[in-house]
Amino acid sequence: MKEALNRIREEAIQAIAAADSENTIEELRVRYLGKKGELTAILKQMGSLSPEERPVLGQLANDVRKELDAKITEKTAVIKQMAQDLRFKAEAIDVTLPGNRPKIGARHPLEKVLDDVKEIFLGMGFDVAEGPEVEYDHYCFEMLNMPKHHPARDTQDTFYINENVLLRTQTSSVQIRTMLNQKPPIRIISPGRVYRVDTVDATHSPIFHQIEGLVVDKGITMADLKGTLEEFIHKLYGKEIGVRFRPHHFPYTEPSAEMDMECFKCHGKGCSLCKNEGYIELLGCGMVRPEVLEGCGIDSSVYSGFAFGVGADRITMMRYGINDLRVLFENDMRFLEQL
Ligand code: 2U9
Repeated sequence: MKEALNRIREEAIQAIAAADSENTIEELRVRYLGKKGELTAILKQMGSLSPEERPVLGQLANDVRKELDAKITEKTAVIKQMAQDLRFKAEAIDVTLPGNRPKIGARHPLEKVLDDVKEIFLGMGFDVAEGPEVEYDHYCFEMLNMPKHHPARDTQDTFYINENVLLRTQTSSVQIRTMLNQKPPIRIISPGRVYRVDTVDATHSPIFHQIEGLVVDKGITMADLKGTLEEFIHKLYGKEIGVRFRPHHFPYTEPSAEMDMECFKCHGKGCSLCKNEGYIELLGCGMVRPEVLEGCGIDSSVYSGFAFGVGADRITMMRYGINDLRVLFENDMRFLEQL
C-alpha cells in the first residue's frame, strides 16, 4: 500500500507539473483528491491493515493528500495568472498610436445661404412656409393667372406626372395654399426645390432652388415692396450695396419689376463680372394681381400684397464666387471642403 501511495504521489506530481490549462488541473483534482479518486480508494482499504500499520500509512496518506492539494492549488494560481497575462497582452491598446480622425461634415453652401435668408426674413416678421414638390397644375399655374395654353407656361416648361399633376416650377403654389388656408395679414417666405425642363450647363439645371416671398395686408404698396427688398439685400450683402428696380412683366403681378444690385466687384462702374452693366440682376417682384387674391378668397378691395422670387442657387454662386452651377449638385468633397 505504501508503494501504491508513493506511485500515486509521483504520478500526480508529474501530471500537475505538466498541466497547462484550468480544465486539466481540475480533472487532476477530481482524479486524485475527489470522492471517487485514487487516494480515497486507497484510504478505503485501510480497514484491512494491521493496527500497527494503520496509523503509519494513515499519516502517509494524509501527507500525500496535503502535498497534492497544495501543489494543485499552487498550479491553479499559476495557470490563472498565465491566462490573464495572455489576455492582457492580446487586449493591449497602444495609446501612443495616432487616432482615427472622425470625418466631420459641414453644411452645404446652399443650405447656409438658405439659412441666412430665412434668418433675415424671420427678423422682419415673416414665417417660413413649405409645400409639396409634386404639385397640382391648378396651384402652380391656373391660380397664378396662367391658364392652360398661356404663353408664359412655355418659359417654365415642366415635368408632368399626369395632365393635372406636375413637379412644381416655382414655389408660388405654397403661397396659393397659404392664402387659401390663412386670412391676412400674411407674411411668408417659401424656400424650396423647383423643377424645369432644362439642359444642364454652367448656369442651367432641371433642379434648382427658389425663395419666394408674399405679404398680404391692408394698405400694402410698392413702397413696402421696395423697402423690404432693399433691407434684405443690405442684410445679405452689406449696406453699401445699391439696388435699382426695372419694370418687367409677370402674369401674376402688376406692376412687376426686376431688382438689380450694384456689382459688388466694381460698385457700379462696370467690370467683367457684371458684363459692364455695373449692376447684377437679382430677383423678380411685383404687386400681386387682384385676380390672384380674389381666386384665393381674399377681398382685393380691402387687401393688397406684394410678392418676389429669387434664385437661391444664384445668390449662393455670387456669395462664394462659384462660376459653375453644377458643383452645387455634384457633392464632390474636393469642392465642398473648400468652403
Ligand atoms: C403669388 C403671387 C405672386 C412670385 C414672383 C418672381 C417675380 C420671379 C424668379 C426669380 C428667379 C424665379 O428662380 S427664378 O427663376 N421669380 O421673378 N416671382 S414675382 O410672385 C408671386 C408668388 C405667389 C401668389
